[in-house]
Amino acid sequence: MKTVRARPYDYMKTIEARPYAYAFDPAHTAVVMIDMQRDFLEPGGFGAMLGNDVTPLQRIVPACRALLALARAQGLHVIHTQEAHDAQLADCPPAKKARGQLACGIGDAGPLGRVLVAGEPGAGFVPELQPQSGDTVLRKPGKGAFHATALDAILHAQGITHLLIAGVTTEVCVQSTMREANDRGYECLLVQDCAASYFPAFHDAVVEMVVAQGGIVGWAAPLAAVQAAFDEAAQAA
Ligand code: C5J
Repeated sequence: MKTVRARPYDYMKTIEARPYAYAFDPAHTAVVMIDMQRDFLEPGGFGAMLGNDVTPLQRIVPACRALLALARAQGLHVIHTQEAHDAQLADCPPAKKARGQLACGIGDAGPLGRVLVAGEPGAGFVPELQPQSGDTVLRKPGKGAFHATALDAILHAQGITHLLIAGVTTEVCVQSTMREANDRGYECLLVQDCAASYFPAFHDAVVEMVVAQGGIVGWAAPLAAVQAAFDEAAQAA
């Protein structure tokens, strides 16, 4: 007998993931796109000024765009985080500003405006990944997205229990956020080809760290596996 479904999303979906299948209900799931900002992805930005090659980060933009399109098409919540400080740097600890001993560091005027300052060109999202109406944009002063932000309250208010996490950089803001979320009880999946590091070996290591020990931080899967979960759902509907 065919089951009559009131809404397709009353049912759990599964993503083929490591270390084992990730079950989620899209109505309680958000995509969290971490810090896809010009300051990290473009020459002249903060990442480049730290001496990094930005091209590994630029390479994931098409996949991130596809993930956002999928999320919006399927009605998932979309959250963009933005690492940026207020103009007075009141939310930037002196230790953070001093780190790296940069001639042009956080708050200083650089090729993309004042580095990592909200409202400056460099703090903005890359053109391909601009937030759309209905998305949530969350400014954060730290690496982890839960530190000194309302993220936990926002997720509770929206009934979100599951997070599909993407963005940059894998071993800094992505991993920090995933660990913070995991400790708060969220079920997190790293969309591994929608995340990148200036150091590809660090990216690979984080994927292994996440899934080791039975998924001690969560799950990892490629975008194709996330897409397949919805394709299967469409086929079964
Ligand atoms: C860094 C980030 N790497 N978004 N920020 O400073 O990972």
